[in-house]
Amino acid sequence: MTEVLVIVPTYNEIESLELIIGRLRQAVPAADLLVVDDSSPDGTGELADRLAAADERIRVLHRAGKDGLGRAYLAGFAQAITEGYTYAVEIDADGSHDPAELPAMLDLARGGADLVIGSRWVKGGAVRNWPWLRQAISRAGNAYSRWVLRSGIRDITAGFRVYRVSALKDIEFAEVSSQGYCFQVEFAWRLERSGHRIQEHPITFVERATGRSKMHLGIVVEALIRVTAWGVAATLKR
Ligand SMILES: Nc1nc2c(ncn2[C@@H]2O[C@H](COP(=O)(O)OP(=O)(O)O)[C@@H](O)[C@H]2O)c(=O)[nH]1
Ligand SMILES: [Mg+2]
Repeated sequence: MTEVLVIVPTYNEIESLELIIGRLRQAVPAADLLVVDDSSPDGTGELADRLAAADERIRVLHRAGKDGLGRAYLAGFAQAITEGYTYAVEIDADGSHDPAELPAMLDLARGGADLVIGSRWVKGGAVRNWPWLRQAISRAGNAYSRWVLRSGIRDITAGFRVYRVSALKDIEFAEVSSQGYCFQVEFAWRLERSGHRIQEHPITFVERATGRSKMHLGIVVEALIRVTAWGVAATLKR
């Protein structure tokens, strides 16, 4: 039994997986790692199995097909809950998030935060190698969410996080409607609204050097529609 479960979702990340796993093992040697692979056609799942066979702290959850980032994380969270971990970490497999930030983020969680967000849009945070359009979408999306949801979170779409598992238990997973990246917004907002403590830790996000982003227009549209609907529903209830 360990304190920390790091969940690494993968879809076609064969070029970066081994590197990120190595960096994680160095940064948080005591943590357990769970790769959640959606039957990547490029063989990422088989590579993960080989890494897991060589290291008892690494495990792999194979899912039948590409089913979206949200559901991959829900499956990982369910495992963190049933296995009794204290903290569940979200981190991308493509090297955009630096595992070296994790000890500081975990310290904030140990200090009382229920959710620690590795944040690009707070003082000290930054983004490297992103085209202006991607930056504009992220900034505008965050500004819009802050306004519509009346949220205080600066980087609510960020995917580098530490969750207190007991706080995750307060969320009814069956009620979570988001499938894609909007899932990040939904979880943070649910926790914020129910009075959980959220802290942002500045990070430098570095765009991937290998492989391809799974981001596409449909994901942005999903987020826009859902965030608007949640905001309107919450305002009507007030
Ligand atoms: N298991 C799983 N992982 C996914 C899926 N979509 C994206 N990911 C992973 O989520 C992380 C972030 O995706 P990425 O394409 O880099 O998004 P971006 O950083 O926003 O461009 C990466 O580790 C991806 O491999 C999915 O449908 N299933
Ligand atoms: Mg990425």
